Amino acid sequence: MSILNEISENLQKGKANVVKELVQKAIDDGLDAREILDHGLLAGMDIIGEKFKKNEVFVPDVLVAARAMNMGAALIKPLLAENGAKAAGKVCIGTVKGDLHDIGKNLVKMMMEGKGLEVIDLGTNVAPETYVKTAVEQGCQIICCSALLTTTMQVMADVVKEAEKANIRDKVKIMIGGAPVTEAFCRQIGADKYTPDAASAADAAVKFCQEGAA
Ligand code: B1M
Repeated sequence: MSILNEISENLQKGKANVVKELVQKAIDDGLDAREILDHGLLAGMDIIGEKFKKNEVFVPDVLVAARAMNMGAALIKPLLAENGAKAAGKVCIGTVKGDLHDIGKNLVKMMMEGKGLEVIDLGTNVAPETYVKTAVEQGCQIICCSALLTTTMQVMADVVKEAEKANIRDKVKIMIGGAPVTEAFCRQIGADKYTPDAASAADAAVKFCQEGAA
């Protein structure tokens, strides 16, 4: 079995320490960080997701897999940081109110930090007021919202409205993402940018900051 398959298999079993060791071994063997992330960690998480959908595994299984995912991802975080010129910019990020999924949000944060952006992590279950208050008080150029539930993605519309209410809509960009979110939904709620994955989110954030979002 390849080391990437081993990472995926052990992640599915929630064996966090084994996943950590295997990820370290993969790094030491010279495997590319993106390959470890995409074909090891995320591949395992995808399988767990499918099984969860079919009721073949349950919340505790998913939680231990998520823990293993986060531990493995922490090891490759420094390697995802790109060499060369770093972008300047400040961003706040969080998973929207009512939603506790944070793996995707953490990846987006990781990629953005890798591009040199300063990222304020508001965690999960973040109220629209909190995003806006943070953006104002900390001078963020971008508010980033993640949602994994079809029910909670609606909160993103409230973030846009809250930003309008606070008169910061011309100063702060709003970026959205997460599995159920789409480009059409982004247009519908008047957010500035939808991206399907963490890497493209980081690229878009850098572009906004370079264009002078603030
Ligand atoms: Co949840 N869950 N979950 N869950 N869970 C999903 C999302 C679900 C699709 C599973 C399913 O039924 N197939 C389903 C949602 C259905 C729906 O709304 N349509 C679901 C459900 C129903 C629930 C509960 C309601 C279950 C219950 O209690 N009955 C409950 C809700 C709790 C709550 O939030 N209030 C719940 C709970 C949980 C756990 C706590 C057990 C755990 C979360 C642990 C954690 O995050 N720390 C969990 C997990 C892990 C999942 C699945 C299996 C995996 C999600 C994940 O982390 N994927 C998921 C099934 C699936 O997606 N296949 C599922 C990996 C992650 C890297 O992907 O977050 O999409 P993702 O991020 C991607 C992109 O979307 C993008 O970048 C990342 C990749 O590069 N991205 C952005 C994300 N945010 C972005 C922001 C951006 C740009 C891109 O810009 C700002």
